[in-house]
Amino acid sequence: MEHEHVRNVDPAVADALEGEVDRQRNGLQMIASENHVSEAVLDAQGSVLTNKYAEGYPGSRYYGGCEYADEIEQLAIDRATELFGAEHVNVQPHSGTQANQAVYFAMLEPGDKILSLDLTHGGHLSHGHPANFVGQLYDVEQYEVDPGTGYLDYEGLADLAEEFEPDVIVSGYSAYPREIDFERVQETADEVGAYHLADIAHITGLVAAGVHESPVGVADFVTGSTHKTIRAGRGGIVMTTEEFADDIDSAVFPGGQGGPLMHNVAGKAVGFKEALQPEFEDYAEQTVTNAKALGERLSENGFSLVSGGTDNHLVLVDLRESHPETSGGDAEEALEAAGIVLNGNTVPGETRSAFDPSGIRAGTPALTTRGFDEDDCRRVADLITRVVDAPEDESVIEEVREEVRALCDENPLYE
Ligand code: DSN
Repeated sequence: MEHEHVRNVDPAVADALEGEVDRQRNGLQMIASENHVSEAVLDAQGSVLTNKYAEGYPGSRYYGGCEYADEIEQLAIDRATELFGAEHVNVQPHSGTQANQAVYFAMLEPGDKILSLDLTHGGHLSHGHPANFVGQLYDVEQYEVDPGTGYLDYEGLADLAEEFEPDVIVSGYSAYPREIDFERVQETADEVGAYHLADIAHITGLVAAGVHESPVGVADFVTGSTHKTIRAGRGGIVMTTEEFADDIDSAVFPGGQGGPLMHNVAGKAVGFKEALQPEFEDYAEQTVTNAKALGERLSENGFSLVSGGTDNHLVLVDLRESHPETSGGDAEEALEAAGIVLNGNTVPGETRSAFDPSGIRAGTPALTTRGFDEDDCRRVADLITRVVDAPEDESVIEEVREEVRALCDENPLYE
């Protein structure tokens, strides 16, 4: 990756871009929400569509010159429809948060009620955290996972819903390692007369591949990110039924956004085409197999996993018992020095803070993209263990860095 045009104009940015390519190539990218998109997706995202304004929707724009924008957006819509089986798809949200915003804006008035999972139990800022617009505009109540098992407490959610009488119940999470029973949440939503928003940002690829139960056809609204497990162009998506199609389209544009980022929409179209190929199902299955192998080996090595393991692409490690002197932030920093990039993460029953939490979250989508299998992931678990057992030992960090480098060389990226 030469970035030769950038280099001619701006060597400082070219150097940083090359640094980033090297960082991704030579390190283990284990932030559960990240992935490595294909060169085809990169190409589409770096295209001349960045120049184009295309407010409106295919066939009905507020600007001229949209024939190719129309073609590409329609391809993205058709492919997403085929992947997920939704009645209506909007591919314009700039991000998963913007997708959620569109649903709230379409269906709620300020002050209406949202019931969602607490951030420290695996929820997301855009589900109602007080620091986010959602927590400030709406009346938010939050449910939690079962403190004993780390699994979602569907009965607790139903009891809370009966008491709180929400207008929207949000399911779908950012740091929840278990299968989500969307139908069970829908039953509760039906009982209390609430809409159900299933935010599958993290598991969009697993759902598309049939590796995780789909909320499409169950929940009223399904939102997602398009660059995480599904590995398409960066951004968001909203899926709904014909009944709410116009409400959602108006809430995305002009309700919450101006011109769509057509270069990203092109990246979505290309990535969705890739996700329709049979190999994508193998990728999604291997991502889960890898996360299970990673989690099992971490457990064998003495770590405590929230819920005891995983059904999806991520594991959430609670360090408090096994490493009481090491915070998630300490572990994140030491691991990054060794070339293993993940994030410190809050855990259910958090006793530290969001800035220096008690856990770490690790995902396998990006490793799986570069060809890691379960043996590799067990090796990675052993490397994580060595670093977190001795986060201040420079020689351990140096040795692990070498082994990370070897693993990366065995599984090259962006050759
Ligand atoms: N920032 C993403 C994550 O890491 O889960 C969610 O938006």
